[in-house]
Parts: sequence; C-alpha cells; structure tokens
Amino acid sequence: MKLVIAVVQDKDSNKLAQNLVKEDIRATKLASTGGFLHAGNTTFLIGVEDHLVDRVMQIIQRSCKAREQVVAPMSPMGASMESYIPYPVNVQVGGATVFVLDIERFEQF
Ligand code: 2BA
Repeated sequence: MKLVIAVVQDKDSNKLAQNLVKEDIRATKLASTGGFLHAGNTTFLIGVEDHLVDRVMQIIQRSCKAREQVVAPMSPMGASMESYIPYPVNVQVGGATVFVLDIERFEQF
C-alpha cells in the first residue's frame, strides 16, 4: 500500500476531490500553507493499493493546472529577512507537488 501526498492549489482542490470520489478513491484534505508564498494551499492524503497509484497520478494531473503568481514585495517588518523579496517576481505554481510513500501498516478500527 502507498500514501500519496499531493500539495495542490486551493483553486484545484474541489475538482480533485470530486474526481477522486468519482473514481471511488478515498482521500483526506488538509488546509496547508506554502512555505515560500505563505499562501493557502491544500494537501491531500490518499491511501491506495499499489496498483492504483498510477491512476491517482493521472487524476491529479488532469485536475490540477500550473498558474503564474506574482509575489509582491513584503515589508521586512512583517517577515523574516530570509524570506524578504524587495521586488515583485513571477513564480509558476503547481499543478501539483506529489510524494509517494510506502505504508508499513494500515488499520481501520
Ligand atoms: P510555496 O512554498 O508557497 O511555493 C510556491 C511556488 O513558489 C513554488 O511552486 C515554486 O514555483 C516557487 N518557489 C518555492 N520555493 C522557492 C524558492 N526557494 N525560490 C524560488 N521560487 C520558489 P511549486 O514548486 O509548484 O510548489 C507549490 C507548493 O507545493 C509550495 O508552495 C509548497 O507548499 C509545496 N511544495 C513544493 N515543493 C515542496 C517540497 N519539496 N516539500 C514540501 N512541500 C513542497
């Protein structure tokens, strides 16, 4: 069994959740925050049998799209100097950042 962890943009999270339900794949949605943009995103925990991992990847791929986002300069007062960006920059975010982990044991009580 595998655990697929997918970080997706909030804009794509409903579509991904619906497509997973349609294909009878169970998932948990967590509200998360990107470390770089400090913007909200959504993290999906999806536990599946090994043979379903590729199908899950396809569903994620077709549900999530990459978008350009402008990072506005932030006041160094409100953020640490390490993350201070003095001018606006364009970054490409997503479609999705996906990790696949081996599950040692799975129980439901
Ligand atoms: P954020 O950390 O807010 O990053 C948003 C986007 O900013 C990233 O898109 C990337 O294009 C850019 N970015 C991130 N760190 C950067 C840096 N140090 N310098 C320049 N540009 C940088 P994605 O790569 O598509 O990532 C989207 C979100 O996925 C991330 O939001 C984060 O929440 C998650 N993520 C990405 N890589 C990860 C990783 N290795 N581990 C954990 N979470 C990750």
